[in-house]
Amino acid sequence: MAHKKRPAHHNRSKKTGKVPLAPATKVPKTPSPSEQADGSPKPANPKAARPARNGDDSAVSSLRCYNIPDYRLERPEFRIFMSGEGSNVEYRVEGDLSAAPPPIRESKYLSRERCIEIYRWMLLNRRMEVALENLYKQGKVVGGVYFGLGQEGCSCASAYALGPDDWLGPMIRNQGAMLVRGFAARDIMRQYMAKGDSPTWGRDASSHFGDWQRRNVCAPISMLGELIGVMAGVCLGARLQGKNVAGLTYIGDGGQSTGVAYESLNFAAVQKLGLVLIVENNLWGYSTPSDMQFCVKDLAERAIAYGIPGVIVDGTDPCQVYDATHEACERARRGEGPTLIEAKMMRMKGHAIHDAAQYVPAPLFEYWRARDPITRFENYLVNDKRWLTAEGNHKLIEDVERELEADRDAAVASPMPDPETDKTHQGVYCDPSCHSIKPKYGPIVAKPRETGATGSKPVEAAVHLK
Ligand SMILES: Cc1ncc(C[n+]2csc(CCOP(=O)(O)OP(=O)(O)O)c2C)c(N)n1
Ligand SMILES: [Mg+2]
Repeated sequence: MAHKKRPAHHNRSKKTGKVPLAPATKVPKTPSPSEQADGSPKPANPKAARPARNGDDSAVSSLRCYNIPDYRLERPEFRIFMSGEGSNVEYRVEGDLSAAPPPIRESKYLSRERCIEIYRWMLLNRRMEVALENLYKQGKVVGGVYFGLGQEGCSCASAYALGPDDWLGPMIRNQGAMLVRGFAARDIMRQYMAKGDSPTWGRDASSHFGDWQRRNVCAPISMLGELIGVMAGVCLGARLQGKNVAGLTYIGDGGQSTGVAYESLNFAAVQKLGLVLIVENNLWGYSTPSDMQFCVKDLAERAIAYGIPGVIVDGTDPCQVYDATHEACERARRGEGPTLIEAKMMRMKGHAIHDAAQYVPAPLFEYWRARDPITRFENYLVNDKRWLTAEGNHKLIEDVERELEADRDAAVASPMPDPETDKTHQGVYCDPSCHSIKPKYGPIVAKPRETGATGSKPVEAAVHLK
């Protein structure tokens, strides 16, 4: 089988098995025999002088190495290949899929209570999506339904790392993040059923809603990659009001290939904005496997090109996701700029409810089913840490189910929108009386930053604009 070669910069400690979480920094190079301790060339010794292989060793002595911390406790080695032609095209997976699933990695930050809270959100996320699937089959959902099955740990634990002043920009699979940020399951179900009391009063039938007033949530944007620039703008807006906030958003392995994704990330990097970009590498973009989407081994490596930290986590491990997001948010709040986190996992259903995902090789589903984030986190809490008793766990699951059923019933009972309001397009377009957006954190303090690229630019920009 063809393995991708592991880059030399994976630097797990042999002793602890742990990888320090550090930015994608330049690693100081051990001086070569031709250098002094400060890196400058040693005075020439004519006797020892030997021609370099290509006649010039300056390229070798200026080699730079970068670090991409990798939190994972296992690094699966398999690839997806396409075979056949025309209508007989099929994918096959090659590699070792026999390994036992890894344990959950102990969090550096999460307490028992907070782990249990995240677990509860993950359960609610999954049960709500099961309820949505059933509502769809009953013909109550208007439009499609998108699932984050297998990705609940990533959605919930990342949003859980946000502080009250931070912002969330969820995408279609991040319904768990919406729950954590304060939307009730009934809001999301009403939205899917286009009910009159849904967050968009029945004007949109899937996930295009946010809350800029109370929950600091930017609505998803369907054009993949566009939300990244908007979230960078949110961070810039807060900065102009004297506050550095974290702006967490997500992009898939497919969506990250768009130009705007990296244009926006570069803007955030140059401006040192607190963007936290989670690349949800779930191995598929519609029916295209990520092995046919890009050639780098790890998407986190792309951070190097933008001069920002890149981190890899197991997206099915909520502790890893939380720790990496927490550290990225702290960095954002210190005004140190964006972080790219690649969360590796698997989309365990089709693109949306209409897609049976028959193109996905069955062994791949089996492999990732054994890495189910909820089952593994449950096992961690109940059996490894003994933070939850079997009865406590049972009660928690029952509570979630009860809450969910009440929410589903309320959402089903909600009225459809009043057709009269639709005739006048109320609530469709924004008008001057609709709302005015006021500074949230304080008056605008648009003074130029002291360091970095924006330091001397305002004057220049003013000249250009004349
Ligand atoms: C700019 C743009 N191109 C294409 C699409 C159509 N589209 C919607 S979802 C999708 C696949 C996205 O895959 P990925 O980014 O991996 O996210 P996932 O669905 O796996 O979460 C595509 C191509 C789009 N919405 N926007
Ligand atoms: Mg994908």
